[in-house]
Amino acid sequence: MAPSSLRSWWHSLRHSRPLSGSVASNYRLDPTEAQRQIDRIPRFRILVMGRANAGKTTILQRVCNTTDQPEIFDGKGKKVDTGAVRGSLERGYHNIEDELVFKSNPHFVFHDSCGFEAGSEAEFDEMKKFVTDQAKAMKLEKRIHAIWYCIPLNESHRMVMAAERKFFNECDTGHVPVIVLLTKADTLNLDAVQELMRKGLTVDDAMKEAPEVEKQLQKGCLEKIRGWLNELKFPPQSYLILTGMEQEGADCEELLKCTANALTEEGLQGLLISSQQSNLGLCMEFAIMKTLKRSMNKGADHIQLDGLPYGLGVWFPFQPIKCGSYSFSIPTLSMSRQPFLLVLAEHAIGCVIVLEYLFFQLQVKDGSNKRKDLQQHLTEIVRKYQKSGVQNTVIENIAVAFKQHGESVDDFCTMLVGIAQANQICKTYFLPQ
Ligand SMILES: Nc1nc2c(ncn2[C@@H]2O[C@H](COP(=O)(O)OP(=O)(O)OP(=O)(O)O)[C@@H](O)[C@H]2O)c(=O)[nH]1
Ligand SMILES: [Mg+2]
Repeated sequence: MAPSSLRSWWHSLRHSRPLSGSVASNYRLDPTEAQRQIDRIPRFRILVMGRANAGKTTILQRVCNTTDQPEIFDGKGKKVDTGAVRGSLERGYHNIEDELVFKSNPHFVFHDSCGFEAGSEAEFDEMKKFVTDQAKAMKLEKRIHAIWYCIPLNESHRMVMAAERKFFNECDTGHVPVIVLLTKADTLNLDAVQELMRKGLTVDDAMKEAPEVEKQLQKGCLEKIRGWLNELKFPPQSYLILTGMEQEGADCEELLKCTANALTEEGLQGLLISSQQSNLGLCMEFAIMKTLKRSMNKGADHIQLDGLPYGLGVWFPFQPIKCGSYSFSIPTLSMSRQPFLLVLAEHAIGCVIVLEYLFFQLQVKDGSNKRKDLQQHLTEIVRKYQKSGVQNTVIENIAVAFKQHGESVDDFCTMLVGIAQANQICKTYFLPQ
């Protein structure tokens, strides 16, 4: 169960009416205002657990698109001087109550349960108290929303240890989902090569065949760990294999998707998806699979094209929109007049493509941006969408999808995700100047 305050926040976002034109046109993305907006938005809070060297910090860096170390704040929000603790920070020794925040994305707050495998009863109790308290925190801002428990696969002889058993036997995290991340799965490649060579293959052949065997080994580890942990009193919600996360460009899509799907409240899913900025395709996907699908399921009598862009927009990382202090309008982007599913699809996919491109436009730091407000950017992008030929392609694609899957909203929406992602303006038109 998500907190009622979050629900009402989300509710107010969905149902707030667009502001009057004069207020809208006064809005400027100046840094002080942007910071004020950020301060008002709930941040997505994740506890990352696991033994030393499991790859915890690396995952957080990938999610926040950075190679920097996080800034550290104590439980009361006071910045900890990392100069003094740098050596210990890099080795991962800091307090579980400390908040780790990356400059590149301050919408995530992380906690790191370090020294957990040491196995001391006092440390375990401290961690357990933190998890239980934070999971139930009255203040929404302090509440943990998800837990990532890392188990590295490069230590296959000690995949599940006493610490993991104790945690999943004794820690009731309530409604907070725990996702087991099987990290460093790529290291099983060497095991695969060795296994093939033992069977008589040359090194070259073994390396060629290795990826297939590696996948089997990963699957085997997953099944074994799942078998062990699912027997325990408080088993994890889901499992995910992570591979090659040490590479800077590593993709976090599956991690974010899996975490979003483990959350039971749509408000929290929205908070996660709109907090991350590493994968705008995910924002498009959730906007379509949640907001658009719901509109479609309501039926032709409840069709409301005006409110739709706003409902779709809350899945994107626009801070003023997220905290409900700013609204915007997008003209109807559908060309059909009926049936209603087609009208909705054409308008919504147009909006989603326009919103995705808006995010990139807002990142462009040139002099002209300072003079434009959000609505002006939107109006220009809508014009580009209509004139560049992207809209025509989208409408043609949707017609084909509707012919094939128009009778099933689920299948139709899945096709629409593919159409929106394939027609991103950055890909199909041009990159921002
Ligand atoms: N091969 C491989 N190496 C990884 C992966 N993820 C992280 N590493 C490496 O593992 C080492 C430890 O990663 P960290 O992210 O610092 O691990 P940690 O859990 O934060 O460690 P502590 O803070 O000491 O508890 C680093 O050298 C990473 O580059 C992965 O997916 N594959
Ligand atoms: Mg670390």
